[in-house]
Amino acid sequence: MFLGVAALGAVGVVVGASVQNFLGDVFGSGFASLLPGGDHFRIYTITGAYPKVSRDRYRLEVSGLVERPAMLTMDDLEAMPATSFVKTFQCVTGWRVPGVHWQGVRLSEILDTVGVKPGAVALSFESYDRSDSESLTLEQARLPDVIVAYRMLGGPVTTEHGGPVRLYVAPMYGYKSLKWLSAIRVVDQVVPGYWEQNGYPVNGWLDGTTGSTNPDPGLT
Ligand SMILES: Nc1nc2c(c(=O)[nH]1)N[C@H]1C(S)=C(S)[C@@H](COP(=O)(O)O)O[C@H]1N2
Ligand SMILES: [Mo]
Repeated sequence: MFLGVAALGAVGVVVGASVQNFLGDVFGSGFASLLPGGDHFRIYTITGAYPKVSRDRYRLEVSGLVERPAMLTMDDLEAMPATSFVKTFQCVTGWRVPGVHWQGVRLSEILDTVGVKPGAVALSFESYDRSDSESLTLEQARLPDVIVAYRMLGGPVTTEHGGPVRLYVAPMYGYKSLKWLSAIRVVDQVVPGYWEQNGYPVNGWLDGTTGSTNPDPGLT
């Protein structure tokens, strides 16, 4: 089944979910699914495809209101200070996966590397799938558990999970964690992304959090 982006309204998201649950069952989700009571990831893709970008060819473009626009390679990202933590991943539709290990570079680290110009207010994110998009305010982007992730579930981020590099916005619902991250643009206003245009809140704070970080409370 393939649904074009234009065809994917709110109904498309629901129809897609059953396919995605099936794909999640096929691909499995790694260690988290083996934990007692642990749920497992559903693999989501709004295009029906999984963009394949090799480690060698991967580039993360950082542009817009920055002093030093950059095309970051995997080596560049891995040379930057790494951060890692264990958090509960939660989709707004109700499924969640506790105890997920993540590793990557803080978005704040990348912003400091390129230098944010005055007048910058928000970030826009683009995907190699050419369809998904996301946004964060600068303030949200600088939270310590908002990262550009290259490891997940104890290994490199797999293609179906958005590898080689995806966003992980720990304090917010899963739709903010854009997969197959291709570009970060520093901009002067918040531009709502794909899921927001389909009805999800622009500020996707997890229930029970104060709008700061994900304390990994278990989210019972
Ligand atoms: N490019 C892209 N990123 C995406 C999505 C998507 O469909 N395409 N789905 C989002 C949603 S709604 C969720 S819950 C998570 C799911 O991550 P997973 O596919 O690794 O389980 O990815 C988010 N990032
Ligand atoms: Mo989601």
